[in-house]
Formats: sequence, C-alpha cells, structure tokens
Amino acid sequence: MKRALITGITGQDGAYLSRLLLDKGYEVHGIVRRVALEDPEHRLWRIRSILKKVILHSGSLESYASLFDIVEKIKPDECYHLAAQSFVSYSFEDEFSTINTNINGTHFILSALKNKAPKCKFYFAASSEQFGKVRKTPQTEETPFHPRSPYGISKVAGYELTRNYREAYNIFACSGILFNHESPMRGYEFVTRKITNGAARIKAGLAKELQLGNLDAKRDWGFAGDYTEAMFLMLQQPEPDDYVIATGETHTVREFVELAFGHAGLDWKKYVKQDEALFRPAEVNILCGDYSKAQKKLHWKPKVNFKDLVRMMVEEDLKLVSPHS
Ligand code: G4F
Repeated sequence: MKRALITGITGQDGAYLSRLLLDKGYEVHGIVRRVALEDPEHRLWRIRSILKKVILHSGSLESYASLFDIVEKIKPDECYHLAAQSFVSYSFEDEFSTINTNINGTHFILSALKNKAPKCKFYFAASSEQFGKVRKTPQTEETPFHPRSPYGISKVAGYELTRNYREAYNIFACSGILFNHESPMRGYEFVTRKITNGAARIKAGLAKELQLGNLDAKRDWGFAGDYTEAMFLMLQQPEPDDYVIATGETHTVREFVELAFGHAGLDWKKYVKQDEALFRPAEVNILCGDYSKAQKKLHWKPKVNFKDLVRMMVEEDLKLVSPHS
C-alpha cells in the first residue's frame, strides 16, 4: 500500500486530495497543528467524514524537528506540500510571518525528505500569484515571474527551492502552478466564497449588504476537485516537472458577483458596496493560464466550467443558511 503525506490536509485542497488518495487505496497521513487536534469540530470540519480513515500527526511548518520526525516515522512514497499562509491580503498585514512560514516550511520539508525519504515524490503547491504583474497573457510555465505580494514572493522562493532540490539532489520534485481554484469548501476570506456566502445570507434575510474591494480584477477560476487530480497525476509521471493548472478563461470579480447573485435571484447592484479599505496595496490585475502542457503530458483538463462552479457554490451556501439545513 502506498503512503502519502499531506501538509495542509485540513484545507480545501487537502480535503479533496485525501479523498482522492483514499479512493486509490493509499494510506493517507496528514500533518496538522496541535490546536487542530484539540478542536476538531472547528478545525477539521472539511475532513470530518474521513477522520477515521486518515492518520493525523501533530507538527508545525515552523519546526524542522517536528517535520523531520514525522517524515522519518512515515517514510512516505508521495508528499503533497499544500500548507501555507495562503491569504494574499493577510500577507500584506503580516509579511514577516507569511514569508517565514511559507519559505521555511517548504525548505524544512524538502530537507527532511532529502535526509530521511529521498525516494519520496514531492509536490509543491506553487501559485499563479507568482506571475503577479503579468508579462504575457495567457501565462505558461515559461512566463517570467513578477510577484506583487509577500505571499507571491514566498511562493516564488518555494518554487525555486523545489526546482533546486530536483536539480541538485535528484529528488522527484514537481511544482503545480495552480490558478485560483474554488469549491463549496473554500475558506470564507477568499472572494468567491465571500460572494456566494454573502448572496445566500442576503437571500435568507441574514445580511443586508456585501462589502467588496476591487471588482475589476480578473481571475482564472477553476474547481478545486479537478485541480487536486492534476496534483496526483504530476507525481505519477516518469519524470518530475512543473505544470500550469488553469481553465484558460478569465473573468472579473464583477462577473462572479453578477452570476452568483443572479443564481440566488438577487440584483447585485442593490446589495454590493465597494470599500476602498479592501483594495490591496499592489494588485494582480489579470490572471489567465495556458494549461496545454498539462493537457499534453498529464492528459488533464478541467471538467467544471465557470458557470457551473458559481452555481455549485451558491447552491451549497443557500442550503447552509436555510433554516432546515
Ligand atoms: O479570492 P482572493 O483573495 O484570491 P487571490 O488573491 O487571487 O489568491 C488566491 O488564488 C491564488 C492563486 O492565484 C492562491 F495562490 C492564493 O493562495 C489564493 O488561493 O482574491 C481574488 C481577487 C483579488 O484581485 C482581490 O483583490 O478578488 C479581489 N477582491 C475584491 N474584493 C477581493 C475582495 N478579495 C477578497 N479576498 N475579499 C474581497 O472582499
């Protein structure tokens, strides 16, 4: 039985990926903070239904010793490094902790694997935020990086560390440069969930308006369940490599709002207010990914389109706020 280790197993991607790996017969191990084990109701809700099937270890991205011990004990065949401070806005508020945790965490786990499980295949959750002030649209694996946030900078460093471990130590290390990916399990701080939850709450009479920042930003939004399949496929290839995972379509935040409120039967213009305080000090104006390399080599393509993604998220949030749910 193959053993997989997932950092960030409690997040959206960790929840989809662990289900996928369990279905494929893997023994799935996850690293979680000690506080999460003490408060499973709030912190482990996304993996509640599979809690008995996964093996959780308490550890922290800030502690090399804890990661080293876990890797030594499990000796995984595959490691999916998803954990990070992943909220771009917050990275401006606390740039030091974002940069420390994200860069050191990646470095620590790579080093622990090199020392204790050098045959383990490694996946790094790289990000389209690395393209930042884009030099070219659509973005490919060859597009130069120009990150616009401490988060983006930390992901460029993680990507370079991953490449360096591949080239210097022959580790099977891949980066998935994933564009925005969403689902009903998305955290409430990200704009898509903020919008679908906001629309559902307004519809249910629980809120009167929704405050948002920049409505003109354009993102390439896909479905997280599709994107975690791509992570798995990267580690099944004969050679390690880096791949852009995207839909190839871009939409403004305004279009997302219009569609989401429309699904809830609401006219968004009556409820959505723009708040300058929610604008970022430096914005990534447009992201649109070219996934042709993944299509050719991994035989991967997105299954859920933009409209269906918005509908899926709104419907789930309408159910969640309904009095009978
Ligand atoms: O949903 P967001 O916060 O996602 P963002 O910044 O694009 O980052 C996400 O995708 C990345 C992949 O490219 C990941 F690496 C990263 O970890 C994260 O998952 O914001 C999307 C856009 C931005 O342009 C933002 O300025 O929505 C705009 N926006 C407008 N109003 C807002 C809001 N974003 C948030 N979070 N909240 C708002 O009220």
